[in-house]
Amino acid sequence: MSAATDRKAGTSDAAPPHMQAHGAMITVGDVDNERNGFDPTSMLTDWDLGTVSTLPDGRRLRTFEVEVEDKEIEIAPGVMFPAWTFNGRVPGPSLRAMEGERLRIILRNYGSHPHSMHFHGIHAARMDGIPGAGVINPGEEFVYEFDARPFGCHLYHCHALPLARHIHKGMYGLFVIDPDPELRPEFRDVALTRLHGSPENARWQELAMVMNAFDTNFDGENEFYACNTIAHCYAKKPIRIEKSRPVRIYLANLTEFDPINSFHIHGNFFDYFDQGTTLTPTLKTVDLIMQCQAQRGILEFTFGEHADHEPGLYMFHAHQSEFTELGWMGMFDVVEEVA
Ligand SMILES: [Cu+2]
Repeated sequence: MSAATDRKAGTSDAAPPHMQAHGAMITVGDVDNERNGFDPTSMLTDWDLGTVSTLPDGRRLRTFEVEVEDKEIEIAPGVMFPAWTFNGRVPGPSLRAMEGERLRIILRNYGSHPHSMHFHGIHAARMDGIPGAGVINPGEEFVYEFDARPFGCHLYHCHALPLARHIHKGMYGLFVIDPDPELRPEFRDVALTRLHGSPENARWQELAMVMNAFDTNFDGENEFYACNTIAHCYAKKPIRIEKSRPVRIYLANLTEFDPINSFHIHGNFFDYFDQGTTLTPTLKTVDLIMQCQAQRGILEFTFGEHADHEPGLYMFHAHQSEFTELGWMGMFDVVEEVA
């Protein structure tokens, strides 16, 4: 047997499992999702649609209830972080509504500090969630009310001071407003695909992702980075994607202390809708976008259109290598069909 054959056989036998391709540069062990009370895999799709009723004038009213709670959460195996949470989770619930609805958000503060919900959207000054307009003390309640507009991929966060502290403690979440297809006949078909609950929307594989990070030793710099809080969660448990169906990611950056974050996909390109407020892409055919804090947008791609896309694991991550190695890296598990 020649040396060449030997090496070849040896390489084949010792072929590393997929995760060792980047070495063992991920966290060791597992986070206790049950103790945390939230699971990053469920968070991808567990939209909070609130409760819907009809106002006297016939308009639709959508009501959300949100509670603030101090809570220790495990952000990497064995690493606890003293978070301030909306509804016991970080990120907070992914609120979703339709353009034109009246929205009512009831906030109750069971935490130990004053807090608020500041929505990125169109609303009155007194509904802004800043000091003097909707920041509430422990034990208090506030009701924010405004119309759902403009449609897009937005966010909310606490706007109590100091702002950096309240944001980095975990007080933020997605706030998605679906377009009303009847209001924009020229783009009706596209708008229908964005409308949660429509048959056109059901074809899409939609994912809610918030890029965040944690300063575990309170030195004003982050020790852990993630998509949806838990370092390397989607590297250990890849996100299953059906090859024949399109994917839409609602992505927001709530990283504190670092000026930007980014999203990069392997083996594919996507269309990007900055802030989600348009129905035609603001960037076409890119494989990397950057977001400053509170910037957000919609990514659309499919693995089904390209002959080279065999089923398998396709990586996605921040393209700041430091962030990648400190937790912000995951995998799409592209399959022919989800069983
Ligand atoms: Cu706060």
